[in-house]
Amino acid sequence: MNHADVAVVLRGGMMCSLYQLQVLVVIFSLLSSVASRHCGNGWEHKNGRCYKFVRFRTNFVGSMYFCRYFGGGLVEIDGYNEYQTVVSLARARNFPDFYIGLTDAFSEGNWIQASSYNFQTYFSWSPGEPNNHGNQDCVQVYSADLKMDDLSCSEHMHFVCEK
Ligand SMILES: [Ca+2]
Ligand SMILES: [Ca+2]
Repeated sequence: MNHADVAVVLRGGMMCSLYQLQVLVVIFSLLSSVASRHCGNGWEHKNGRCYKFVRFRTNFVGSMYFCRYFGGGLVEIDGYNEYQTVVSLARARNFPDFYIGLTDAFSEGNWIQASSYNFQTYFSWSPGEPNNHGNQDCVQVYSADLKMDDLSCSEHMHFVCEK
């Protein structure tokens, strides 16, 4: 093998690895574009829904506003399965206590979903909750036991959006 042959082999090897790199880049960009096409950046796709775990605090109305601003709504729990999905995502990222879209502000003890106004049929209250202590009309999920608690709608909490 002379020097020219070595140069060709080296160049061939380099081209090959560059080509492999380009293939990887294309695959990754395809994968990420599929993910973002479905949910968008900062959203997580799970069981056919998109969730966004927002890491700043605001009151209940603020959380509804920001979820709308982000292109979704404050998360509404449509049943056991969705609750398990949301709390497992929360647990996986050590998410603090957070608002969900559930309120009895319109009629004490009658819990409705905050954006759709559907009556809530699934609950996973923490022991002793809801207690409406001092008039609590909004709902958080405790990070400690991943159960629901009614709290004042003026509390500033993290929150989860859905779309
Ligand atoms: Ca209440
Ligand atoms: Ca309470």
